Amino acid sequence: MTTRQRVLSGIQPSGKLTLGNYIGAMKNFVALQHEHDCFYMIVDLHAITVPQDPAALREQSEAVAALFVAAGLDPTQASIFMQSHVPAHAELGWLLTTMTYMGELERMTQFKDKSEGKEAVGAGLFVYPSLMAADILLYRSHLVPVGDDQKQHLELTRDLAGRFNHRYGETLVVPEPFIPKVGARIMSLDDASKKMSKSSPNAGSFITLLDTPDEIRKKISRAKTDLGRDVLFDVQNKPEVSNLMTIYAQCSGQTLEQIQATYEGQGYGAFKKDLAEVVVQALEPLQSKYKDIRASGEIHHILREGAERANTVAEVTLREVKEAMGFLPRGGH
Ligand code: AQP
Repeated sequence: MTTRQRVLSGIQPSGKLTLGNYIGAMKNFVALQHEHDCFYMIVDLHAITVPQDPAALREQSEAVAALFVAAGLDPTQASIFMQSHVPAHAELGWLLTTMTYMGELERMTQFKDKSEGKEAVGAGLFVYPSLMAADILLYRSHLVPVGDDQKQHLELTRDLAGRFNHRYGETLVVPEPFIPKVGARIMSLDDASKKMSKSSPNAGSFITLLDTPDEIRKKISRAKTDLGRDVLFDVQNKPEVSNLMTIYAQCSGQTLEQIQATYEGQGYGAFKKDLAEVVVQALEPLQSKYKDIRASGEIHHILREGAERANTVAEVTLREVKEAMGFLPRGGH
């Protein structure tokens, strides 16, 4: 029997969710929900660290919440909520920002990637990791299911929890990352040196969970492949094909060895054609459930209930953190 632990994770409504978000994070959200006490949020406060169109932000937020449910999250098991519906996130975010060193934030690769070449970079993008630490620490989470790209942010969260406990006494739980063994970093279809990202300007570089079968077929047929024609898993020498094989494995449940054996001597053409059908079939049930959930309007009720449960837990931690730091309690003597 596994011990019941607290689990927290989130996804930004900064675009349409991709296969990378699904394979790297959401699959584990679903896998953990029955054995643990899970909180999954749509991190809208993080999304605005880069400019967002208000109408698009509203639509994407609702879409991500509906995709959580369509992917298999059960709102009676896991609390699903909007980050901005729990004010404690912003407040603890500020408290932790005051304890985060500039040097720590300057080392973050996500900040470097997202600010590169931009003239005006918002301060929110810089302090994003302190807010993410607050998200996790508010729930005294033990496990954080994330893709590989979030490892560095999670390390900082662990450091901040340790720093807080050292300065103010044992208050926060130091969390552990929960990263999939295969598929922790799905790469772009046009460049296997970059991760697949929902906010990429090139829509051909990612597959969204709501792409139509024809869009999926077109994107996979145009996906970059390596020199040669053998379908071999070799990340060093065949990064593009290895990435496509990982997607195949994750969408079909087959092992990389099985896939390699199936396509021996067949070349990339047959492999890519089948891969497109594997992805289409894997997404079909999710897409049909998504349509039903959006049409039912039940998402607002799910988010309200989720936020109530989240607020109850988050407010206790915030109160204890503030007391430990020396803030005068409201109405205190
Ligand atoms: N390519 C990926 N492979 C595996 N996991 C991934 N994740 C993101 N991309 C991949 C995981 O998905 C979760 C949600 O990520 P996020 O929305 O908080 O932000 P992100 O990591 O920056 O994801 P994107 O898609 O690249 O968003 P944008 O383009 O807005 O920055 C995380 O657990 C992440 O690891």
